Amino acid sequence: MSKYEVIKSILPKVWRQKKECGEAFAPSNIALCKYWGKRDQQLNLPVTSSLSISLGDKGATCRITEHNKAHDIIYLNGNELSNNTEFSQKLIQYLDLFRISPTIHYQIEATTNIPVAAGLASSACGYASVIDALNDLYQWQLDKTQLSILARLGSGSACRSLWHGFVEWHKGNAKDGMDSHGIKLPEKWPELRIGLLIFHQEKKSISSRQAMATTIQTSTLYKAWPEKIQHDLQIIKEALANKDFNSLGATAESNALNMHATMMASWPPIIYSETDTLMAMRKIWQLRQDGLQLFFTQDAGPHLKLLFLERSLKEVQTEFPTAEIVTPFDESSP
Ligand code: 2P0
Repeated sequence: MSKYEVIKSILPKVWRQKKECGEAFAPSNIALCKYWGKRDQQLNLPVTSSLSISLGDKGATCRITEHNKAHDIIYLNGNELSNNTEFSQKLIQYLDLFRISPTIHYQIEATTNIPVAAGLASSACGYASVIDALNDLYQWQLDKTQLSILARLGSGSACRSLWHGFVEWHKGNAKDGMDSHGIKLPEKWPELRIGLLIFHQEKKSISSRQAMATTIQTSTLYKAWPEKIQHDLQIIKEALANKDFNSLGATAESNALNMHATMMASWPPIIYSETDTLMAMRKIWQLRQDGLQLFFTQDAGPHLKLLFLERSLKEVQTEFPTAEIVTPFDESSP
């Protein structure tokens, strides 16, 4: 099934522009149990389910308007981008899926308060905010499950960025992916904190899309991954229900390390970690041995995300003064 057929089955039969401008915010999300590998590259259908926490007010805002110029105009954080960049090309191809006529073009103003393409899930909040802004522009009145399916067509992890809090992406089984979308979990954990330990702002060495494909094709360890996910998902859900932070942190950390070990066993090898990453890991393990409840997770980049509870805040800030602290359950999040 093609992306067009999926979209046709979700959008209203007849629609036209209803507003001058569509606008939406979507939070970034960090997976505690990772998505790594697709069973369908076209529709971004995953091999396994995954589970994330959204980052409160850290994410992307998208404003979208129609215009009659000959091409799309894309602004990222106030700067107009060339339409030849990888970022613009991917976004334009996504917008192509929704144009009523080829003469319609868009102006997109995307603003993010997280580094772009540095393994901080900027494409997740980016595509979730774009589809939600289109929903606002055309007043489709789609529900979040439908928006989640459409966001996935832009970037897999975007389907988890339609909600705040904990979100599970059910992998689904259907060929058309209509059962593969995010589902908000009811648990709240106001004491939970995430520290963004960003070592630099450089673009990642290999896109996660390419890295996933290479891992599936060549890593001899990949066959163990679905079983690991099934196990970790269950433990994490129990940890959320029982507010068992040690279990949550240990499982999330182990899940991330397994994902990186699996990709390191690919050929050519994929290693996102840098010297700073390994030094920070060792420091975290030492602090934990000394009694601090501190864990980490790592995505497709060298940076770490620290996982801890509010009561450890002072100590974490002393040990990692550059870490940006996120309060995922901040009531003031948009
Ligand atoms: C995740 N990552 O669960 C995993 C963990 C990175 C490491 O989802 O090809 O940008 O657009 O579906 O969603 C990053 O991959 O990839 C990602 P596509 P995506 O958050």
